[in-house]
Amino acid sequence: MDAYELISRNAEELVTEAEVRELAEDPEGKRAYVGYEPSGVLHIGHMLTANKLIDLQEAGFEVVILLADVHAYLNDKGSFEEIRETAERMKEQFIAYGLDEENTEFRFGSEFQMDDDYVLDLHALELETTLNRASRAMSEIQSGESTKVSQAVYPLMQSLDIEYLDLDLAIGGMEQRKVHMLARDTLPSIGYESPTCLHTPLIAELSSGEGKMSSSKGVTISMEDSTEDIEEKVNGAFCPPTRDPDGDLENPVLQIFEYHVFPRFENVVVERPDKYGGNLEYDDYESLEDDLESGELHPADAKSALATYLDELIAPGREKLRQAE
Ligand code: NAL
Repeated sequence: MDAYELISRNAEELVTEAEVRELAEDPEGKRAYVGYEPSGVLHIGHMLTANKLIDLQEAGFEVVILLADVHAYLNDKGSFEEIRETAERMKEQFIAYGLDEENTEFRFGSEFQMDDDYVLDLHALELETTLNRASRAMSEIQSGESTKVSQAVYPLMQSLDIEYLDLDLAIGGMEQRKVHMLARDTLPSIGYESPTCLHTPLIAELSSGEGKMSSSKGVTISMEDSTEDIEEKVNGAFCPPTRDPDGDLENPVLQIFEYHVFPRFENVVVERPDKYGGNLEYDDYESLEDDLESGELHPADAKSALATYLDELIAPGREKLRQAE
């Protein structure tokens, strides 16, 4: 796989493809970042962007993870002290999950977000941005019903961070795209460059396949889950073997195979007793999807294999959480 393929695989959107292709020509030493509101426990959404960071490290990028403590505070996620504490735990879980420790820089937002230059630049961005635009950018990020002033400042700080952390590529789930578009449009008006962005897909809610999986509602998978929890959740997952009338395959089990399992394992073995045809082995996602659609692979067997692989991915982070208790 060449650098561009590795960088762009499983991405939902590149902004823009031409810019990403240019970065891929010489990825050595380029800096990519992702930011997270610290939550203490890694869940499957964090793991999805983390998979992309692992791809980028393999391609030669340096990776910066911003533990966005001030952002979490602005988004009403608790006291500043609590947030700082959970950020420390999160750091360890990222490394346990498989990021290369030597090549991952962890930063706290509060390290630089109170500096004079930063605050003045922030006010300059405030002057360039309507309240309406700022609150639209937050529609898929904000907690609570109405946008507080703090939440309108949030996307402007996220934009500015891209500049202050000296980054070449911004990574985020699709829920971050409106913030990134705001950054692309407004940073040039205060003299900075438009950032290049890569967005990862969102996974459907596990039990219904409807809406997007999130840590705040519905069934999700986190590093706190025991092997039994994972088996139970995956067994109860929505897993239709055929496409809906629009031709879409809204199937969280398949999505997790595609975005979590195949990027991390060379090949996937679905164990089956001989009387049901014996084991199946796949070296790419598409052949697994085809077999589920044709009926060769039964959803129950797919789920049982998925639970085993997910458990393997989560086990090292779960161990870190236990040690921290
Ligand atoms: C991500 C978040 C907050 C600030 C950032 C600054 C720079 C780069 C990425 C950042 C958190 C993200 C979330 N908005 O919803 O978790």
